[in-house]
Amino acid sequence: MNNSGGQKLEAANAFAIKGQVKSCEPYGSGHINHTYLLACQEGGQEFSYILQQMNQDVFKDIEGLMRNVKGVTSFLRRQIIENHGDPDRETLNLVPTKDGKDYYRDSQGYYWRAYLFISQATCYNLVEKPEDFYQSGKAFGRFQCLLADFPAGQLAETIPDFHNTPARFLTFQKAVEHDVMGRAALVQEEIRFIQEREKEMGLAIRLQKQGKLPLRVSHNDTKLNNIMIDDATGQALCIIDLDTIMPGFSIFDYGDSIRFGANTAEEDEKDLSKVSLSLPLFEVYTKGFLEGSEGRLTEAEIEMLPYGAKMMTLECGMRFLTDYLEGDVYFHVSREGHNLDRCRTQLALVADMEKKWADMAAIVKKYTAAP
Ligand code: ADP
Ligand code: GN1
Ligand code: MG
Repeated sequence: MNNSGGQKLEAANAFAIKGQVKSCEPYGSGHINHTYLLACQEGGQEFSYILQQMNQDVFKDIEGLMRNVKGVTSFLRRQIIENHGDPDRETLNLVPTKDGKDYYRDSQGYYWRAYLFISQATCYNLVEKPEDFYQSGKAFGRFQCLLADFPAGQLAETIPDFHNTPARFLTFQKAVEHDVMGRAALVQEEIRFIQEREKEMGLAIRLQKQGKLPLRVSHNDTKLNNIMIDDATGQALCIIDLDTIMPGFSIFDYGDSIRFGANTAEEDEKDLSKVSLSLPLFEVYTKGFLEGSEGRLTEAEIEMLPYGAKMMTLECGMRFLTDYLEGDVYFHVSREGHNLDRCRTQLALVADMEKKWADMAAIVKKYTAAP
């Protein structure tokens, strides 16, 4: 998946960018795609773009994925214009190739896309101000509303069973059994922690089958660094990383945000004493999410929000451990044991949520009680 300078430049020049390429450097801290900041210049003016080589090991149907991105961003663009917003900053905007396509396949068969670069806005890896987290809750809640009328049937399932936690558990069990790297003996405690919670994993899917939990168009990867906060206004500006938009559960969109943003430590912190669920952050996000969703969530969905938070954290810990056992083949890693460190923060966070369960439920209730 690594690119020689030549491939990046071949890709950059395939898009209808303005000016001459000045630089194209790795950018951001995503775990999946290869992202570059592409800087161009023409007559003293600078133009910036995000150039991404899409991860085709993870996404098997790039054409379907790009149809989803195009469909959703065009839909959002129309709504932003109707609301007198700034459509170049409040949604991602694909830059077409010189021959009018949404993506480019390079001479080695790799797939690329380009977006307008959104400047003067930041993606945070840790909540610096509670207000930012509140803003992100509001934006993801609103995102549910904005997409409520999107024709979900048009969406490709870019990663089948993405948040099917019981299916993820089966994959995890196989990784433990095959133990291809000989690492399972080192992580017995973590394996047991996950196995002890197997029974809880199927609840959302069971409730959906019983008609008690609606399937919605959801983002499915709502961590804090997938939302851009406007540097000038401090408001959530744009939701990014639309690769996993598919039918899913609102409680998992909510839960993935809590997993990442209400953790008092970063996702890959080695010192587990720093990991805990911040109840004040849990509270501001809950308030924002419920306000943003403007009464569209059902009672069952609201009641299940703490479960969504716990399940996304447990599932993510299980995915990191699966990848550690399989030899770090899915998530980008930048040090030895990186996936294991990530797994441990997630499991420590699950344990802390279990201790704070009653408080979590009380907070959700507080923001849903009739005024
Ligand atoms: P991944 O799937 O690997 O997480 P993302 O699409 O989230 O990839 O992009 C990685 C990072 O690149 C983001 O966290 C953000 O910092 C930056 N980024 C992505 N798109 C844009 C954009 N249009 N403008 C500015 N920064 C962006
Ligand atoms: C990946 O793409 P990125 O870095 O925003 C992953 C998420 C995980 C997350 C953990 C497509 O998100 O599901 O929750 O890492 N995305 C995919 O940080 O697998
Ligand atoms: Mg991302």
